[in-house]
Order: sequence, then structure tokens, then C-alpha cells
Amino acid sequence: MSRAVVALGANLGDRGSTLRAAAAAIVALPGVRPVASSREVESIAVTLDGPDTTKPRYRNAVVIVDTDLEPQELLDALHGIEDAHGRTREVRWGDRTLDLDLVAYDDVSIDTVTLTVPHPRAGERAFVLAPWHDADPDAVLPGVGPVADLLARVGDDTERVDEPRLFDVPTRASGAETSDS
Ligand code: PH2
Ligand code: MG
Ligand code: MG
Repeated sequence: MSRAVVALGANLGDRGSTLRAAAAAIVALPGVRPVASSREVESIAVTLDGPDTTKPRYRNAVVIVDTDLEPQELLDALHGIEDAHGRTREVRWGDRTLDLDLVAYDDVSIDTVTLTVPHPRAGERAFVLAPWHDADPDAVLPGVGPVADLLARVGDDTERVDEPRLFDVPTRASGAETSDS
């Protein structure tokens, strides 16, 4: 079983509903179990030319899962969920109904044509770091450092959305029975 961190983003359509549906679809994948989810944040769209206030704003969130899927298998499944939400791929960093990025997978480093893990820009993006820190305050970006430190360094320019977490996972502390207890 491996632990994976997935960043969710959307700036077209009903962004909040899309992020919630995508989170539900991720944890419904065979071989995937929910661990933690962030709440949603909003931020200005970052394009290849920099932040662009004329573009629709993004909603972003992070979900953490345990999985038996290999990294590329998980990525393929994430792309399937993107496609189911009408994702198109015309412009790099262009507007999108749903973006699902595999940010980290255990402490593994992968660099293939289709997949780079950890995500090469995660440590510079408050819209990834802020929700990741919300989902797991002790998170570490493998090979880089604590997410809390990275977020302090880049500065948190995201705005918390007043909505619940994408999903809630019962914790041992709440007294819930778990299958592996
Ligand atoms: N994703 C991008 C490009 N720009 N800007 C924000 N605010 N949030 C994103 O998730 C985002 C972006 C490419 O994946
Ligand atoms: Mg992305
Ligand atoms: Mg992507």
C-alpha cells in the first residue's frame, strides 16, 4: 500500500461541485482508500504569462489516499476522471473544468515522458501547498521539505472557501471502528 497526494483544480463550470464529484470518484477507484481531504481554496489563475485576473478564478483542493495502484496506473485513472468531467487539453495552463495532478507518491521519484513525481512545481504553488497543509499539517514534499515551510516561503495568496472538506474520514480518535484496527 502506498500513499498518494492528488491536487485538484478547476476554473470552468460549477467548480465546487466538480471538485467534490472528482474527490468521490478518486476514492471510489478500485484499490484506492481515502486518508484525508482539504477544504477548498480560491486563487487567481496562473498562466504561462503569470497571474491573469481576466481569467476565471480557480478552486483548488488536495486529497490524500492510500492505494495499491502503481503511479502510472493511478495517473491513468485520474485522467479518466478528468475526461468524465469534460476536460480538454488545448492550451498549456489554459482554462479547465478539472485538473487532477499526482503531486507525490510515497517518497518515490519518477521522471518519465508521461509522469514526473513529485510534481515539479508543487513547492512553488500556494494553491497546492495551502490545501495540502490543510489536509495534513505535517506533510513533507519528498526531497524538498515540510509543506508548512514551503508555504511560508512562497506566501499564501489563496482564499479559504467556506465549505466542508471534500470528504471526511473517521479517525481512531473519534472512536470509529476501522477495518485494520
Ligand atoms: N493550474 C494550472 C495553471 N494555473 N492557477 C491556479 N490558480 N490554480 C491551478 O490549479 C492552476 C493554475 C495548471 O495545472
Ligand atoms: Mg495542474
Ligand atoms: Mg494536470
